[in-house]
Amino acid sequence: MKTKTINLFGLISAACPVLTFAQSPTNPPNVIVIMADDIGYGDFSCNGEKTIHTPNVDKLAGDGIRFTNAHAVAATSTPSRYSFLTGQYAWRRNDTGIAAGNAGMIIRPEQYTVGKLFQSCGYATAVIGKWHLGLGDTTGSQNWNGHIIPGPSDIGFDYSFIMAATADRVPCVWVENQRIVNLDPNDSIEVSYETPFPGEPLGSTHPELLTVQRPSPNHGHDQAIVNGISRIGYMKGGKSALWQDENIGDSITLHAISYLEQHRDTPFFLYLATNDIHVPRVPHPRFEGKSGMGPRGDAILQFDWTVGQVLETLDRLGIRDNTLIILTSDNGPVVDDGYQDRAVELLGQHRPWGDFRGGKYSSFEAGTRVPFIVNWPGRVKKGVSDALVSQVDFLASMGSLLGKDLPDHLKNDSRNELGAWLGTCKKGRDYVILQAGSLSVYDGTWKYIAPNNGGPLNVLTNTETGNNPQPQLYNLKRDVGEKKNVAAKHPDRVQRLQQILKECTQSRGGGCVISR
Ligand code: NG6
Ligand code: CA
Repeated sequence: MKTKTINLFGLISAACPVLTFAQSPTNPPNVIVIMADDIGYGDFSCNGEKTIHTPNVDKLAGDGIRFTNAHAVAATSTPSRYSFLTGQYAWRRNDTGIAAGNAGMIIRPEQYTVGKLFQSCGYATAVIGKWHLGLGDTTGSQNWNGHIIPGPSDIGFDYSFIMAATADRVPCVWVENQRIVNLDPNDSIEVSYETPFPGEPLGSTHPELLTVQRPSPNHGHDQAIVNGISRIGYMKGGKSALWQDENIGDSITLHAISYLEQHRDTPFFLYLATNDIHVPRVPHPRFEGKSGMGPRGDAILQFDWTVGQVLETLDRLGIRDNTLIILTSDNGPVVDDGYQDRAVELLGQHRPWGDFRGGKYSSFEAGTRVPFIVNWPGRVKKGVSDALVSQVDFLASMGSLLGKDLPDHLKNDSRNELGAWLGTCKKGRDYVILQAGSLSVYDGTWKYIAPNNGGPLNVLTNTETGNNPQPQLYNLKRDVGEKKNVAAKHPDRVQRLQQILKECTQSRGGGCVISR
C-alpha cells in the first residue's frame, strides 16, 4: 500500500493517504468498537434488506463509511474475537475454537493486544459485554467465588464488565473486574462442563421447568436451567448473582453509558461487545413483537437501540466529534442456533445473509462477510466503500493512527489498512484469509476454499458449510452467491491462491508475502 503521512486536517490527493493522530494537533480520538454477535450482513436496513428497520445503525452508516466487502476472520466467535483483539490469526493456534464457559484464558497475559496498544498511548480501556475468550489460568481452574485471574486486566483492559462466554453457556452471571457481581458469599457458585451437580434439575431431565425457551430438538443446550432456559454446562449456587436474560441488553448498554460518562475527559478505548443477537434471544419486553420476526428480529432492534444510546450519550457529553466508532459483527448470521424461538417460521422475506451464501459456521461468504461501519464526524469521508477489509487489521491500523510502532512479530497478520478504514483509500487488502471448516483466501474477485471432508450441511442450524472434498474457486464479481465452482477451469488461479495460503500458514506469523 502506498502511504503518506498527513495532517488530519489536510486531506490531500495522494493515492492512499494515511492519517495519523501522531502528526495531528487534535486531542487523541476516543475509539469505540461495537461488536455485534451473530448479526449478518443483511440484518441492518442500510445494507439493503427492506424487511428490517435499524435507524440508529443506518444513521451511523449514513454519517460515516459503510463497507460492503468487510470480513471477520472466522465464522464463529472465539477465533474471530481472538484475531480481532490480538492481530494474529486464530488458526495459528489449535486451542482457539468455540470456548466453553469454564475455558482458561485463551489470550495469554504475555501476548500483545489492542488493549495494550491503547494503554501504551495513555488511553483508558474497557471491555463491556460478551467475552468468550476464557478466564483464569486453565480450563476448570477458575476461582469463581473470588478474584478470577488472569482476566481482561491482564491483557490490556483497565475495566471489564463481561459475561464469561455466551448467554447459552454457564455461568450465567456478570463478572466485573474479574469478580462475580452480587455474589452471596453464603451461596457459592460452582461450574462444571463435565459432571452435573446432584439435585440440580437439567433441561434434559426436567423440561417442565423450561418456561421461557426450550432447546430445539437434538440441539444440545439441555443442561443447567437458569431463568427457565436450559444452557450448555452445569452450574450450582450463586442465585443472587444470576443475570436476568431480558435485562442483558440494558445492563450492557447502561454500563457503557456510565463508562462514557466517567471518561468524557480521558481518551478511551471501549470494546462494546453486545450479547445481541446470540441465542437464547430474550430481548427486553419493550421490544417484543416490534420487528414482526419474533425474538431474533426484536433482538436486532434492541441492538439498534444500544447503538442509539451510545450516540446520544456521546452527543450529550460533547465528545461525539472526537470519537471514532467502528461497528461490526463477530461472524455471520444463523437463524436456528438451538432454541425454539420461531426464528425460522417468522423470518418471512428477510435475508440475514443478504446476497451471500451460507451463514455462521460456513466457509461460504455469509460466514465472515459482516456489516462494517466506520464513523468519525468530520474525519472520515462519508460514503460507501468496497475496499476489502479484515478485522485482523484493527491492531496495526490503530497502531498507525496512534503513531505507535508495533512489535515486529505482529506486523504480518495485522496490517496497517488505516487509509481504507478511514475512507481515504479505495483499495484495501490484497487478500483476506477466512476461517470456518476450511481456510479460504479471497482477493476481492476470486475466492478459493481449501478442500475439506466435513459434511456439506450443518444439520443443526441448516447452514451450508462450504465443505467440499474438492478445491473450490468462485468468481465473486460475477457469482456473489458462490454457486458455480470454477476451480477446474482456472487451475492457475487455484494455484496462486493456494500458494498464498501455503505461505501464510507456513510463516507462523512471520510473513504472508503474496506470490503473484
Ligand atoms: C455452538 C452452539 C451454538 C452457539 C455456538 C457459539 C450447540 C449445539 N450449538 O456449539 O448455540 O453457542 O456454539 O456461538 O451447542 S458463537 O457465536 O459464540 O461462536
Ligand atoms: Ca458470534
